[in-house]
Amino acid sequence: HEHDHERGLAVETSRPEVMRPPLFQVVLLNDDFTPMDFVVEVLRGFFALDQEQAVQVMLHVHTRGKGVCGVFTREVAETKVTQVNEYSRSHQHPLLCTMEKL
Ligand code: TYC
Repeated sequence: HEHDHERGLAVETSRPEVMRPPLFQVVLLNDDFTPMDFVVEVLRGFFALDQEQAVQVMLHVHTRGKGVCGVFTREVAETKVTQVNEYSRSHQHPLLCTMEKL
């Protein structure tokens, strides 16, 4: 620090404003066919929810039509959506995952 000072560099003297990135909700949609257990496994596997949280979110989606799995920056949200939809299709389930800007 003292060497920085000798070279004329002011260090740790300001707190520049930083921009926060836009956030996106990743949303799961209800359907009549995907098994409840599969949805719970998706919520545990892709969104790191524990069993209780996963069952709560799954039942919310089942009764209300849609529900939030998590909130992420754009690239993370896009990756989750793609991975969940590819995983569901690979298991022949119609489960749909989308994202919404907060
Ligand atoms: N409605 C489905 C059923 O009765 C369960 C389900 C829950 C499906 C959540 C999709 O995102 C979903 N088997």
